[in-house]
Amino acid sequence: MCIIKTFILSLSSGLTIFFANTAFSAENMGAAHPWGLNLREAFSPVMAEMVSFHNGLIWLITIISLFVLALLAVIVVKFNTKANPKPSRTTHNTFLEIAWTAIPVLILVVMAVPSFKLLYKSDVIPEAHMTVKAIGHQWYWSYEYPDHGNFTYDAWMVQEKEEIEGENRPFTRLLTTDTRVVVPVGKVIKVQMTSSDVLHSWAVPSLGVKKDAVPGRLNELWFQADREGIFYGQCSELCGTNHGYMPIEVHAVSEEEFLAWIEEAKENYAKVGEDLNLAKVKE
Ligand SMILES: [Cu+2]
Repeated sequence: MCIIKTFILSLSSGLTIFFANTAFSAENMGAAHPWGLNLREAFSPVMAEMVSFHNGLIWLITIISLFVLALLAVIVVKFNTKANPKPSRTTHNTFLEIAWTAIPVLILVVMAVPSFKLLYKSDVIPEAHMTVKAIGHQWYWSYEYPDHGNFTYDAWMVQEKEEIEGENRPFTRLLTTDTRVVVPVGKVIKVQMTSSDVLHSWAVPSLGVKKDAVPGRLNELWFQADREGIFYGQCSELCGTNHGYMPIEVHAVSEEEFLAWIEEAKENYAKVGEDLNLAKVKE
């Protein structure tokens, strides 16, 4: 079993490295890859904890399943009509009944403690370095950077590789967007999300974040990218025909690169609330 898993994992990572762009190797891409198994690779402390909690639960589930399977096997072999023609009429056994009530309760309590700890960790936002606002639209995201000049821009899915030609980033089908969300690596980023029309959901699996964007409400989450790289996400709330075509592309870069991008973005993008006067732009 273990050999098969190792074989498939090495095959899949081999394929990813083969197909990946040279500048962005598989190690710094928060994307699903061909033949990939298990959860997306963790890029944030919360996701890393989610992965280890998940792995722990897998062991627990496996042990419980094997135990139940063993009990069933014993019953099938030992108590079938042939082996046991005269069944016992015993009912009730106080010790057994207490045990099979108390043990599952204890198992649930053991599972609940780390689960709640993790839930609070992802829910309570530590002091944030900066805020990004994501607004869901049918069918694209728009972003605002209130702490860095309050500029805003839209992010649409890129359909063809040629559209991002010349840019130093890979084209990932259905996941690449024309503009990116750029954040500094290692810093706590608060993301607020809302929607201009229907329910959407801002989700980036490798950062361990997912929260609904609700019209008229402001939800928020946080993440801290622990490595530089690209993390992809998708709208995760059925929001209409093009629900599957409003991806999210987050880049975690060094502080210098981030500040350079901010300067560029301030030049290129409009300010929130500013009336875009085309005649003025032409001048
Ligand atoms: Cu959506």
